[in-house]
Amino acid sequence: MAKKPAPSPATIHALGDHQPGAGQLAQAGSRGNGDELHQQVEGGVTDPAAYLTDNFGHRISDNQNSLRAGERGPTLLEDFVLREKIFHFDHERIPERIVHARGSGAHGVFECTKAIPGLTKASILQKEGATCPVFVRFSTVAGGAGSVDTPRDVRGFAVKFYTDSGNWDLVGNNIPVFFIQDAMKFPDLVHSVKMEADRGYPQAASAHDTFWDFIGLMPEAMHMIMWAMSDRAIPRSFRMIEGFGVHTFRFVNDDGEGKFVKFHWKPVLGIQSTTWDEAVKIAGADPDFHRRDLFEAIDAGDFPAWDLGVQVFDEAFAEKLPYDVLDATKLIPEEDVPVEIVGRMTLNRNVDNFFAETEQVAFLPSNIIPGIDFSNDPLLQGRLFSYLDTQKSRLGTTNFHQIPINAPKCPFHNFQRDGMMQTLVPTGRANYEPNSLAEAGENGGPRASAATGFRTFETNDERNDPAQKLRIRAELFADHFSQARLFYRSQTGNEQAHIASALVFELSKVTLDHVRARVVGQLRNIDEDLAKRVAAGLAIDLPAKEKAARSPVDLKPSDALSIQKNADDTMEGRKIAILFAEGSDKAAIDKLKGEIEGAGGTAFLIAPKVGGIKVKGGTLKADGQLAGSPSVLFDAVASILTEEQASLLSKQGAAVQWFMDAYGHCKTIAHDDATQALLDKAGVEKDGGVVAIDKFENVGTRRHWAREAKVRDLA
Ligand code: HDE
Repeated sequence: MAKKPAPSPATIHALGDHQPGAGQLAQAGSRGNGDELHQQVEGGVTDPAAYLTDNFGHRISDNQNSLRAGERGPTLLEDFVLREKIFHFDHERIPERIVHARGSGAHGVFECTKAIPGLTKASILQKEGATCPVFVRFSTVAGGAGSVDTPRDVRGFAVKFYTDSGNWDLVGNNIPVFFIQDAMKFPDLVHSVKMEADRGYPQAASAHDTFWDFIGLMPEAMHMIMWAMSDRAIPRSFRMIEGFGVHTFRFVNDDGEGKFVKFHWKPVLGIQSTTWDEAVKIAGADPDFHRRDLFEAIDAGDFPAWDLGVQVFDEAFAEKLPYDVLDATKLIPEEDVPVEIVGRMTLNRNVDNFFAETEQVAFLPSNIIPGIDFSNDPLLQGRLFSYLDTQKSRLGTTNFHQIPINAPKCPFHNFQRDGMMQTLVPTGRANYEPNSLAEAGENGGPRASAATGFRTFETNDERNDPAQKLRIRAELFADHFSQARLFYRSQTGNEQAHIASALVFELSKVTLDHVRARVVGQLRNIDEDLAKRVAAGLAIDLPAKEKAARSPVDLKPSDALSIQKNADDTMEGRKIAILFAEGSDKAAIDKLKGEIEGAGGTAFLIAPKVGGIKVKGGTLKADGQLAGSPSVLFDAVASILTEEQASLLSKQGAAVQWFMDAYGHCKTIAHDDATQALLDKAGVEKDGGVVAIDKFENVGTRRHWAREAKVRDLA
C-alpha cells in the first residue's frame, strides 16, 4: 500500500483529533480516484489552520486532481488552484550566492565577558554579562549550493549581531588573511577558482588550470596559498574552526579616540582538521558532513561556542611594522599583539527553515555600530559596496532588510519608501526631511542625532591626505612573501609536508606547464626547500625564481599559526565509533561508551547489522551499519569483537577498509585482542595510537602524525 503523504505543518497541528476514518476518506475523496489516502478535513473542525488554502485564503476542496473538461478532457485555464501552485513552485529558487553559496546557519547568543569601554563605545562591549542575539552562517567559497562539504577551501564565518544599536555583521573567514589586496581583483580571483568557463568543471575545487594560472601571476596571493594548502582548509567540523575578521578595523571610544583592531574567534572545542585522503572520502561517505555535524550537535544540546578576541594597537605601533596593517594579505602574530578575549558566542538553536533563514540571510560588512569603524583597507572598502549590491539580485528588492532574519531587532525608522515587496505600511505624509509637519500637529517623522548617531572616525593617519584620491598602493603592500614564509616556517614538519603535498596534488591537476613552473618559481620566494619538494613531487626541474617586487624579510615564527602545535587530547565534541558484532562483550562496550561520554565525546555503535544483535550479556542495537558508517566519519575508532567475528569480518572489504582508513588517517584505534586478525588484514601496525581498549582514555582522539610517513608518501 502506498505511504500516507506527509501532512503539511499546518495540518499536522489540527488533524490529530479530527482525522477522518477510511470510510469518510473514500467518501470525501475525489471523484474517480480510488486512493483512500488523500487527506480531507471534514465538518466540525474549529481550528482554521487545519484547512488547506491557496495563498489568498480560499479553502481548497481537492489537492489531487486538476480541473478538467470531462473525465478525460484537457485541463482548464480556469483552475486557479493548480495555476497558483505551479506558479509558486516555478519560482521557488533564488540565485545562489556568487561565492560562499554552500553554507549552514544557526542562531545563538553573544555574551560580553570583559567590558572594554576604554577602547570602544560599541554597546555590546560595555557591560560584562550583557547579551545579544546572533545568527551565524558558515560556508565554503568555491562550490555551488549543492556541492559537498569537505573540499579544500576557505570556510566563511559570518556573524550577525542583532545589537540594541543596530545590526553589526562581522563577515569573516577561518583564515586570517586573503588572496588579494584590492577589491579590483576579486572578480578575477573568483572567476579563476570557479568552474572553468568553457567546460563547466571542476566543481568546488581549486586544483585546476585557471586558478593556478591566476595565482602564479599574483604573488600577493602566496601567503594565503600557504594557509589554503594547509590543513586549515580541510576542517574536521565548523565547530572546530577559528574565525577572523581579516581586515584591520577601528575601535572608537566615547571620547572619540580611535585604535586599530583585528577580530578573532577562538573555538572552545579547539581547532581540528582532517587529512586530505579523509576529506576526499568523507565527500563520498557523507557530502553533508559539516552541515549534519553542526545541526546534530546543536540538536543534541552540545552547543558549539567561540571566544571573541581582539588585537588592539595604535598608529605608532603600525608604523613600526615591516608590513602594512591595511593590507589584507598580512596578519599580526599573536606573539606581537596578544589576543584579548572580550566575549563568548554560543550557538544554541537550529534554524526552523533553511530557506527562510540560512538562504535569505544577507550579511553586509557595511553593517557596523557606533564604536566600530572601517579602516582604509582597499579590500574592505570594496566589500562595503559589493554585499549591499549583491542582495538586490539575490533577494530581488531593496526591501530585503524586512525579511525577518535580516531585520534589526531594535526599532528602525527613516524616509526610505516603497520599492518592490514593501511589507511595512508607513502612515502620515512625512516621507521627506526637513519638514515642518509637526508644527501642523502631524507626525513629522524621525530626525538625525549628532549625539548618538554613527559618526565616521576622522582619520589620524598622517600618511593619508584625504584630499588625494589615487589609484596606487602603499609601498609596503609590495611585500608578498614575508608572511607566507612566516606561516610555512611556523608549521610542524608534518604540517609542512601536508602543504607541500597539497601543492603537488593541485599543480598535478594543472595541465599548462608554464603555470606550474611559475607557481613553483613563486614558492622559491617563500622557502627554497618547499619549492624543491614541490618540484620533486611534480617531477619537474626547479624553475627560475619569480621576481619579487620587494624582498621578503625573515619574521620570527609564530606557534599560534600551527594547528598541530596547539592540539590537545580532548574528547569533547568528538565522535568515536565502537565496532561490535555477534557475541561481543556488552559490559566492555558499555564501559567504553561510559568513558567516552564522561569525557564529553559521543560514542557511536557500529555493527554489520543494525536491528539488534545477540551479544554476550544481552541484545544490542547499533547506531549505524558498518558498510554505511566508514571510519572517516569519526575522530577515533574502537573495536570489541570475538575472534570468530573478527575472522569473518576480515573477509569483508568494508571492515578491512574501516581499519585501513582509520590507520591511514592517523587516528587512534583502540581494540581488544580478538580484533587482531582484522587489524593484521588491514595492515595496522602497533604504535602509540594503536592501543588496547583500556588505554583508550590516555590517547583520546588526538592524531598520531608520526605514523603518517608509514602510510603515505608526502612531498
Ligand atoms: Fe566576500 N562576498 N567578498 N569575502 N564573503 C560574499 O556576498 C566580496 C571577502 C565572505 O554567509 C558575497 O551576500 C568582495 C573577504 C563570507 O552569506 C559577495 C570581496 C572575506 C561570505 C562578496 C570579498 C569574505 C561572503 C556573495 C573583495 C573574509 C558569505 C553573497 C573585495 C573577510 C556570507 C553575498 C554569507 C560573501 C563579495 C572578499 C568573506 C559577492 C567584492 C576578504 C564569509 O557580495
